[in-house]
Amino acid sequence: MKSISLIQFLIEERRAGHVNAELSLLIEVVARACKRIAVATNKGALGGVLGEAGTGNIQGEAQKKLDVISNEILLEANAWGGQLAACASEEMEDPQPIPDMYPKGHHLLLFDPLDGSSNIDVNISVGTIFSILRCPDGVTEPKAEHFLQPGTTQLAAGYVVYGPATVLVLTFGHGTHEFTLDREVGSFILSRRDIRIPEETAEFAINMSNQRHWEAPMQRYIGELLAGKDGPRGKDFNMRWVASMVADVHRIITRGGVFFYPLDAKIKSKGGKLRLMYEANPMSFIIEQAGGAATTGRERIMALQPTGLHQRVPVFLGSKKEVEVATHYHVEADAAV
Ligand code: FBP
Repeated sequence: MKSISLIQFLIEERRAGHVNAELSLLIEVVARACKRIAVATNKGALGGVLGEAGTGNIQGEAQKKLDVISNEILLEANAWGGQLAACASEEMEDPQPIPDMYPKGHHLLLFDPLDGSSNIDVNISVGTIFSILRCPDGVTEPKAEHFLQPGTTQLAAGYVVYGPATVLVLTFGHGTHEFTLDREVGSFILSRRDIRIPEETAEFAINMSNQRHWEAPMQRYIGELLAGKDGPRGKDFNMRWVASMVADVHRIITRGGVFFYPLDAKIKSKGGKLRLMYEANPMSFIIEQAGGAATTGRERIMALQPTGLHQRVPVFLGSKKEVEVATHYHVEADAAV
């Protein structure tokens, strides 16, 4: 297969009318910033980038040095590009305006600069997740409320996994595509076009240590998977949990599967563990464009009207059949109350 670089792919998609010039330039700027984050993560202990930063983020979590480094790389790279009106980071309380000395654009960028940070120091895959929205017309100083748009209004979404290979997975509403970083050339090269996730799967991902805190429908659903071929589902299921959402989702994008971070008694007051704007919405767009499904266990994630920049939600995503079964058990249980 002739190698197609990300830039070439975006030019072809522009000619096809699938993406406009400003949006494709913004995607290139984000991808370039992620190449710099890949270099930093690859250095590990030799780069002095492991361990705690000694600071906390808006979520009240201790920040890792690489959380802060990745956040700064993305902010700096996107400040001068000219495609953005403002950006928002999982690591920062408020949106970041574009410095007055730089031209402003028509887009809003949201990002989780380093997802899976609990895995950084143990050399397990981590990643960057991003989502791009249109800045409402006439808004020159975007505030948090201007970012609170349903996932269905996303213009583009993507993630980069910093693993054995550095891989970018991207959608702008015309399928989901994968690019692998060619370190020699320094370019992302198209490695899979128009990815389709199998509707059926025998592989699930969930943090089983939270089982005792789950709601009854989740207990029932996972109980049936664990019962295997002798149980009501009549087949055996295997389990995986990397505890880096990007890595767990990339496995699903690669070979199918289903991922859950359900509501449980421990996190009920927060509404969930994962963030709607930085994690759930972009991953839902990518998964749906690859033929999968994504719900909160009760409703389609991308149809939610966001109420806060750092809002958390339950996440069920992946192979359509299993997301539908697990969601049905929750809706059915609610209806029986
Ligand atoms: P951050 O690292 O961005 O805070 O993301 C949260 C996360 O690490 C997800 O990547 C992952 O799916 C989940 O939390 C792991 O949760 P747990 O530690 O409960 O297994």
